[in-house]
Amino acid sequence: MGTVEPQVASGQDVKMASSGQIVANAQSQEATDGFHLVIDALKLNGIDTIFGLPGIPITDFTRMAQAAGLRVISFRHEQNAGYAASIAGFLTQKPGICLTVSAPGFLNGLTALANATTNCFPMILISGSSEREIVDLQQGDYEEMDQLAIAKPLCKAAFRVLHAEDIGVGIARAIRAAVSGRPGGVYLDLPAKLFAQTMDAEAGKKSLIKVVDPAPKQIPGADAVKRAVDLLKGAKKPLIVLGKGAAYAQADADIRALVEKTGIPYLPMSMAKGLLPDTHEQSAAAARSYVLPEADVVMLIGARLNWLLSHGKGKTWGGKDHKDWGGQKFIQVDISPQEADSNVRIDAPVVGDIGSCVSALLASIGSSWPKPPAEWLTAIAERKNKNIAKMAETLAKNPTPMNFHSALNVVRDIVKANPDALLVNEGANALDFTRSIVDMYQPRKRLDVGTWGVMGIGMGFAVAAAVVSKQPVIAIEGDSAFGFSGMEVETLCRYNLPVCVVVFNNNGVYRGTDVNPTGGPDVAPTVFVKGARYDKLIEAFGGVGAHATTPAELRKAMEEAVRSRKPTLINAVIDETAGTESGRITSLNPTSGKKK
Ligand SMILES: Cc1ncc(C[n+]2csc(CCOP(=O)(O)OP(=O)(O)O)c2C)c(N)n1
Ligand SMILES: [Mg+2]
Repeated sequence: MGTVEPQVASGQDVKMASSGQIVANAQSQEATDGFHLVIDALKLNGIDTIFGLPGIPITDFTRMAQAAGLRVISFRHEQNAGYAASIAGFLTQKPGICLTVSAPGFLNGLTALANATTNCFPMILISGSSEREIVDLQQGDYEEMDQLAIAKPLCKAAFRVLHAEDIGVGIARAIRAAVSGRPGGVYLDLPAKLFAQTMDAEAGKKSLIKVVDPAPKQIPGADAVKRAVDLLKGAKKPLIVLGKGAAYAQADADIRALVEKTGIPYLPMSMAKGLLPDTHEQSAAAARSYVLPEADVVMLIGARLNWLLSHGKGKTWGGKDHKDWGGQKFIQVDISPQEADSNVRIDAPVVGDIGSCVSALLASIGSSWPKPPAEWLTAIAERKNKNIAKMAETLAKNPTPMNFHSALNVVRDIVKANPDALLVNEGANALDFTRSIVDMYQPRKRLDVGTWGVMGIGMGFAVAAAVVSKQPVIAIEGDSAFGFSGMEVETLCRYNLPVCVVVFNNNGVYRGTDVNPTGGPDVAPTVFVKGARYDKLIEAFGGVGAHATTPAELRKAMEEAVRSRKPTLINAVIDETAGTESGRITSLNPTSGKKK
């Protein structure tokens, strides 16, 4: 975080204290107010960007923040501003700030705050709120709502500041709560009256806190590290799983060194792709369904055993039924001591921040670690090569209309040629196929629907990715997924961001082929207007629209978008019969037990 040294304001009384220090007279002539104290507190802590949407009581705040040199990115809906803030937090390890108005604006931002907490992204939702005494007596104020109470169960911490002199503490507490330990979402409630409060400028300055060491290192115990290394040493079929916590940690070189020095095959979770290039010979991603049930010792690094890893049990892991444990032993490297045993027994928990844990593990394995048994590596390589060859065949086909594979073959090439670009991805089939087909080459380049599989992150993530990284952004969007945040294409154009949105248009949710069983005039619930031209949407705001019906057209449009850095939306027409229900998680749909 940046440093701003406290300075003595000009035009105020200064005297020498008996200690010889210069101290300001307790009553300088200048005054400050709640608006400026919040801005100064954020700047003092290295915050340089606010994602938000203006209105009572924070409109002037957005103006003053911009005037004070903060970048204020205004959105068309708070949820998108919230998603932007959360992913900015993930990318920078600083809390992303989302600013909203009261009640409805706050609620719009709240989904993103809850999503940030679930995904361990550091974020602070700052919402203006209305008169405390009217809210508390439920007398019907403008946008009346007890926001603090509503936010509390959905975030890691929630605070309210009532007095200008407490703003420094309020911001400091919010920052610490967001980034320390397991990062998450924090709510900060700032009532309208607070912004207008004035206080002596010098006293105000002194009340601010520059947070020292906001995310302190947590060093794992030596015994825990030894227990883990001993377990790994005895493994015949070891496997490493890298989660998005490992990506967040920014311990890229050590993580790569640990994987390479041990020679252990690894699986990257979706947002950990690129920590090591997906083309790395130790990647077992193309043999996932073989390595999970076969492995005997699994080391999870910043990956939780939630539904995305089938809770560490069941058929995915070689168990007989969905609750049956496959018999693997687990090492879990995680910042939270409560994570272990959440689903299955963890034989060797290593608790600490990922950077400290990985460096301790590295030191402990030394330089003469024996590679895993050759049979294990050969068996994986065989499956992997077979699956990769099969995929290459599918990708090479050129069906009409274009399908997910032929379109993603293009995206895969474009990402390969532009490894600095960030890839945002949401949808069902549009998500699953992209994740498995498009290789990533650098850490923290793939941003997607995360733990909840939430639709709507697309344009918020794309805006923040471009703003924070200054790199080109490619957003691969299902047509349904895109609709959740589609109006933000205006935001892309307004800030002239180098974002290339590709809408995989298959006329609906999962597919465009469902029919209304009654034969009535309404289309089926999963079907959209057929042949829609999403590209026209961005043209309304001066962006570049393109319509692609073949891989060649898609390639040309994507190459041009990345080269020109102009906000672009490509409507990629995809065979409406090509998708499957819910993509790869069809089995999570409940089916009635009722006999027909
Ligand atoms: C907020 C939210 N609402 C609804 C869903 C359910 N859902 C999952 S994927 C999806 C859309 C899938 O369609 P599309 O984005 O067009 O992808 P496709 O499979 O057609 O490529 C929906 C609505 C969700 N995950 N999140
Ligand atoms: Mg679709």
